[in-house]
Amino acid sequence: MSQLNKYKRFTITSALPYANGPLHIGHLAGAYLPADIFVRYLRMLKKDVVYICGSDEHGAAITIKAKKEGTTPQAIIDKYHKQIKDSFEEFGVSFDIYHRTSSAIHHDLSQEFFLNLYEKGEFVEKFSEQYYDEDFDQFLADRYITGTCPVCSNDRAYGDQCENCGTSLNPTDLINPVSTLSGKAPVLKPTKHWYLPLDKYQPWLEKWIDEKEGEWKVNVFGQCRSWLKSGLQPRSMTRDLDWGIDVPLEEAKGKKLYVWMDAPIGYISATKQWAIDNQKDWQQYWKKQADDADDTCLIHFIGKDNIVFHCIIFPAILKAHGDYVLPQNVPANEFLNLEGDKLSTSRNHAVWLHEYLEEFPGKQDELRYVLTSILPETADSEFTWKDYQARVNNELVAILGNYVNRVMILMHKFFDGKVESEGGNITFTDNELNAEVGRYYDELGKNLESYRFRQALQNVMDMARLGNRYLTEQEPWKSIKTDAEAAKNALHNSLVLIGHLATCLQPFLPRTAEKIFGMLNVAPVTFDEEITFANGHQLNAASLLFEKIEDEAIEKQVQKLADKKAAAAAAPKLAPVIPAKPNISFDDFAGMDIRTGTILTAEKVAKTKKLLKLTIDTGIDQRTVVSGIAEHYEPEAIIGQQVSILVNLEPREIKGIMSQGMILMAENAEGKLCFVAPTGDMPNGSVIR
Ligand code: B3M
Ligand code: ZN
Repeated sequence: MSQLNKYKRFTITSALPYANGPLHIGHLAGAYLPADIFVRYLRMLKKDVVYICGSDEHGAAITIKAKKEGTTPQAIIDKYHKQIKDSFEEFGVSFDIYHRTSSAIHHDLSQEFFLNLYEKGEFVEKFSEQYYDEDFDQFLADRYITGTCPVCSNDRAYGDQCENCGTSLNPTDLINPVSTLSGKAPVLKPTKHWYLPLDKYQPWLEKWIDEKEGEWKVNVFGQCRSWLKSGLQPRSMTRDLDWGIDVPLEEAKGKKLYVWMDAPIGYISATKQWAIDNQKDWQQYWKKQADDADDTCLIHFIGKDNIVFHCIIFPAILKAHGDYVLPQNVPANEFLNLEGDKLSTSRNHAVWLHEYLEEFPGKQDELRYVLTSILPETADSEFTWKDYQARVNNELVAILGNYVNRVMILMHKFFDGKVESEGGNITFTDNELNAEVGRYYDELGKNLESYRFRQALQNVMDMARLGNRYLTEQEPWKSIKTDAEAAKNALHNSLVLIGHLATCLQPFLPRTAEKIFGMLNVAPVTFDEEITFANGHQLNAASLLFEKIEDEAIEKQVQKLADKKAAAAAAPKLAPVIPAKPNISFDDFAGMDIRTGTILTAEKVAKTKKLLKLTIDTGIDQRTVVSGIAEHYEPEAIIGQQVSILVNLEPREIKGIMSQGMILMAENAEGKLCFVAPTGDMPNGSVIR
């Protein structure tokens, strides 16, 4: 068939979901369902295809989630990798492998890529000022900084991207940046990183992308052009993070690869693993095979927020490496909304796949059908439970299910479910029917190959509509009384049509197709095969393909979303907590001499903003302590305040004053301070331990 025929094999990828939360219907509609339909179609054309996915287990998405759940990044990825993998499997996304980027094979390959580029001198090494959280003693990578987007004023933009307007950002572009660790404004500090000079690749990228005009979706092509137009900047491929793949350089100890460097390489490492498991040659699926440059077709299915990474950065990395094929197409989808609002993990405004599978057991195809019907292919679209109900009841039940059921019931009623045809295998005897079905096949192929899955599904449904119309016109339930041959003929034509319907349904509704093949008592066929109903062929019993969705079930779902929304709005914002320090020995602790004391005098230290000079009655003596609390307390207000003081801290000169000891303060993650003092009546000099 057309375009696809020039390729010997296909490498199809779906975006690797971050293993930091469960899947929802927005994910499915973005990168998984369209890819799965496409892959199933390719397999039906008997193409050599590998369908790759896996969990993206690095980056701040993971560490931030770990912090939120009060656990380790490893625990997070183990939990969500399993959950995501299981839901995909039960839903029926037909990956050839669902891998993970925490695997050794992936770490090795990512480091190999980095070193390959490094040794060729592809990186530019730069010291730059990067945001640093002083409380947490750490540099803040992309997602650890939020602030106001300079383009659209969204005040929740991230250091690498504004999810509201899609602009790709650098942390220093943000207005009023805030560290997500301490909630405070970060400071700038110099650090060394390895940059991919995207500016150097700009002319090459422009040429390559220009060739895609008309072939790539307008939204994808348009986004690429606008990035190129604004001029590409070097992008750092390393990060100051403590979770991820080590930068394989001695001088980069403690630094990790940028998650968007390693994640797309995950497609390749997953293919490697699949090849090992299946005795294949992974290189055939990724590298140019000698003279014939066009023999491997690489296609990335993604959501629109990932376009720049798949159309600009990853191709530049592949190009820099040299041996690899480039994506033939990147059919990115727009976003799916839910009940008039953006899908949101943090606000729990989502239909979670694992919950759907539990609450609607056996109804995978119903969800596939509804989502395929509303895929955000060219613009954002919307899922509502009412629409779900309407499509299932008015289309799946009333058109598709009803048609198949009517024919099956009549075949059993009039002919005991037996095909009787002295002339051999039955085929279409109605030319019009034959021609029209042929047209639907053509349309279907064209639409699938142009990533118009909504339209393609309509082609199949139109085939079912045609069947219903034909049956209504023929009225075999009437003709059976006057002209049994005519009734038989009409039902045989209908059986052939149902065979085609089942064939074409396979990429979209695989379970339904299987059920129909089962009722017809035939083996599944591909696009270039035809089902044969020979003389004497016995059909199996009819069973309903779909059942009506009752109002109750829908109301329950709508209520559930409303409850979640209310709960999210009412939930107190969890205060961030400063993480625990490493353990110390008891002796370390016992070595500290902490006493109760009272502030006798307090005054500002000249020419400083933060410091107060205090005199403390420690019970042992009266001494001077310099304390950094001037921004929190007026000196006059704290005279007589009881405090805890570490008395055996080595004396230190601060601004020319000898400070003897340290006042203990409680401090929250936002930097609010308060004194720590005994709650009962305790004389100065009491020991705290
Ligand atoms: N995990 C981002 C996302 O889920 C990222 C995709 C990686 S694809 C290589 O939006
Ligand atoms: Zn913005």
